[in-house]
Amino acid sequence: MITPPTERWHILGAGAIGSLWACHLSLAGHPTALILRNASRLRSFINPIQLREQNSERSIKLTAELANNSEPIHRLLVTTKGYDTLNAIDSIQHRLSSASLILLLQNGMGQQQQLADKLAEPRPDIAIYTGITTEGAYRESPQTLVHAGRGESWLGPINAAAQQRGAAALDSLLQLGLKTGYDQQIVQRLWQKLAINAAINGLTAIHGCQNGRLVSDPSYRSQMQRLCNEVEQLAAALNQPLFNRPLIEVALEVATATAANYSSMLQDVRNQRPTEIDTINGYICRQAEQLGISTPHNQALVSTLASLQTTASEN
Ligand code: KPL
Repeated sequence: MITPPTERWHILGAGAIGSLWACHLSLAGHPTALILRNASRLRSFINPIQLREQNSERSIKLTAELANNSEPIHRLLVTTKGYDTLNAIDSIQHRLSSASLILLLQNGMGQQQQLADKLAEPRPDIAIYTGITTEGAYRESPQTLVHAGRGESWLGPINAAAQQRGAAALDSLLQLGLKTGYDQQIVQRLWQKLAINAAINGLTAIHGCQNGRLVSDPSYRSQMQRLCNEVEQLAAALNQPLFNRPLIEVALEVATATAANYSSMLQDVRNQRPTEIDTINGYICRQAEQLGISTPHNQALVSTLASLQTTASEN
């Protein structure tokens, strides 16, 4: 039997999604290290992590290291919040070389292009990929990771170096057993996820409700409809296809399927963490402004979220 080659991965962003991929890479025999920016967090990786999935519970020893280490990074998966991408890359930039590839697996848009622009001049040879995931995972305790919902992930290239290296460079991820595909047209998938998150996340965060309430409450539903109209108007102006049916239908379907979920943005608000509003509805507003399209409902949502966060940080 031929043993497949092992590939070393580094992961920036040790939240639930980063840890989930770290566990699966380790289980597949790929040496994997989570990169931490803070020495005090290293201690929480001394003990193995319990990965609880549908029919199994496994104990996995994850390796963690500090960003300021000097070991070269060849394959980097970034699962930080979108707004933290450039800072996160700055912390390890000294470890990148022309052999490196970077894969961003995050919510929101804007950060992918910002990273491509930032590296275009000094490092055009670094392959940059991006992707979306609907895997559902959360930490039940510091030592227990629950893979609550089996979703799917899509990965694809965002610069010329990644187009050239293609799917083969991501083979180790594509063959992990998590449902993962490669799509050259990844931007359309990013837009689809952005549009769904723009319709659901901010509203649930300001109303403090589960996703299902957006479907059952007529007033929340019309707010969602108005957000969807603006997103669709922008997408049409950009010639960016979304779905082959109205966005509101898809968003209502997702909110129904995840009715009992507290969206990631509501969780951020409740835990007094910065939210992703700026890379979701904020991105929609900035793009629209450049085209002279007005997006008052998305704008109002961004402002309400901003004031919620200011209040939280003052308390
Ligand atoms: O992606 C999500 C999120 O919470 O970030 C949805 C689809 C809204 C599920 O909660």
